Amino acid sequence: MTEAAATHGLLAGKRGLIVGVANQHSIAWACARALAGAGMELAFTYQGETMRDRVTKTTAELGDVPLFDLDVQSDEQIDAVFHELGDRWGKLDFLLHSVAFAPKAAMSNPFVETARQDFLAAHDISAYSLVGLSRAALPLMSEGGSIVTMTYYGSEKAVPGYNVMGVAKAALEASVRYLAVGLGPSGIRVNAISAGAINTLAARGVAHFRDLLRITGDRAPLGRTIEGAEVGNAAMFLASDLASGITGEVMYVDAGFNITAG
Ligand code: 0WD
Repeated sequence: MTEAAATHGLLAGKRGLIVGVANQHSIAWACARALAGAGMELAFTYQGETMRDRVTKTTAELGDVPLFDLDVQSDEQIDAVFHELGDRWGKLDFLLHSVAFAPKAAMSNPFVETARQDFLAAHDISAYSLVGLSRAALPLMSEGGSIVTMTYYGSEKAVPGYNVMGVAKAALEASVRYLAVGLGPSGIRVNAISAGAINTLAARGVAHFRDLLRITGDRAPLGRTIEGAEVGNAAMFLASDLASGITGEVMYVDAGFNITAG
């Protein structure tokens, strides 16, 4: 049986919002392809007018999908997106949060030099946004739902160059646990995928990223780095009823890198 045949219809009748597609290399796009392949109907956001064309082109293979302008630092825009989604769909089953940002200086200077405003911006965009988006999604998930975010191993170990982003990812993972507790009674599951290093736009902001990719490939039990599609498959599982007993977890999709000693 082919992979497509195996997952066909797994997510039929479900609807999901994907936040964090920048281009065809984005992890969010790999997730979207897996989710759509399993039958989920999708809507996307893009970050500002300059990104609109790129996201439109990237998502074109899925047809004429709903696209919403969203900067996650704006409460008004978050409200507007979910209001419009409510008008259009009435309900939402799935939310993918695949967004992170830290100012360049905070990713290249020694961590001790991190400026207050850069620390706050990284936490606002990369961690708080999950809380704000989950709150806005809540009324649309009246029949329950699944929320998935993307994190990285730099949350638990000091990975050279990851700096303030590692601190923000630690906050993100803790937010997953508190959201899972708060939203569990509403039948909403909240989980993170800790993805291995993948060469994307955001990854290029990490100093010495190519070295990180090489080291990851050498040290991981599977002897390689991972593909976006493998993260997509994990997102598909967490979105599906197959994961009905799983919430508040950080699931590693990293070829086993995190279990090895450096
Ligand atoms: O190795 C990697 N690439 C890993 C990425 C390993 C493990 C985790 N991750 C995480 C990232 O930290 C992030 O949370 O996966 C998530 C997605 O990252 P990505 O797919 O690697 O990167 P990218 O394709 O650049 O998508 C992230 C996007 C932004 O792209 P750019 O590069 O233009 O900043 O997040 C979006 C934006 O489209 N984004 C925002 N969206 C709305 N409002 C904002 C914002 N304020 N800031 C960034």
